[in-house]
Amino acid sequence: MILVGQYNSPFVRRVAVSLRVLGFAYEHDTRSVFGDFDSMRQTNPLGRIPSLVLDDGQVLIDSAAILDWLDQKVGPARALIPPSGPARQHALRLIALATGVVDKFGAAAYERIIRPTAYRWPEWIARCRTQGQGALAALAAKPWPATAALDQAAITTACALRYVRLVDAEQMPPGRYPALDALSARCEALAEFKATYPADYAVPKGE
Ligand SMILES: N[C@@H](CCC(=O)N[C@@H](CS)C(=O)NCC(=O)O)C(=O)O
Repeated sequence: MILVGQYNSPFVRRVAVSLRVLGFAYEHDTRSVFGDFDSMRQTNPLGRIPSLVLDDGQVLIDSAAILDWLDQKVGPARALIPPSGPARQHALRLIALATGVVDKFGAAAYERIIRPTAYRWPEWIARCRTQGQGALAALAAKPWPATAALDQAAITTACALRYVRLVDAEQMPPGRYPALDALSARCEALAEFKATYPADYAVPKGE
């Protein structure tokens, strides 16, 4: 199978880490969602990443749908999200907070970095950051025990934390959320995270 999208997207990265944790081999298509827009729209009509091209040619789009497919494939005993009950609801809440962190700091980053300077809207940036901070604080209030098995809530949260530090580092200085610093350090030390480490944020810069 082929994973489409660069690892500086935390949505791509959480799929890549999950593929590796679950033992799936994949090729990596590193076309840019910005630079290769027309070509990307041939893969996903939305022109977004990630997509996962299966061996039979079927194309899965949206990281949540891809992760659901992976969990179905490995079965409930190995799935990264609990299959049912309160444990599933708890995991889905944490994942919603973590993807919300990406959505909100991502929206602020698009406004701050990609949008031409003359059109930037400071109040909107502040609002997005407030929402992102709310989700970070809620995630930081959870225990994240070091002994817990790696699951999708931890994977998605760790990918979101690296993304915040990539696009808006001042929003998460070391020490503000010690529990999240510890989770991030633990995850980034794993082979699956090292192999997908996003070193930079390659997007068009607004003038
Ligand atoms: N809900 C989607 C969100 C994916 C998403 O926002 N991808 C971003 C990269 S982080 C993207 O493709 N942005 C380009 C665009 O939307 O134009 C998912 O989970 O896959």
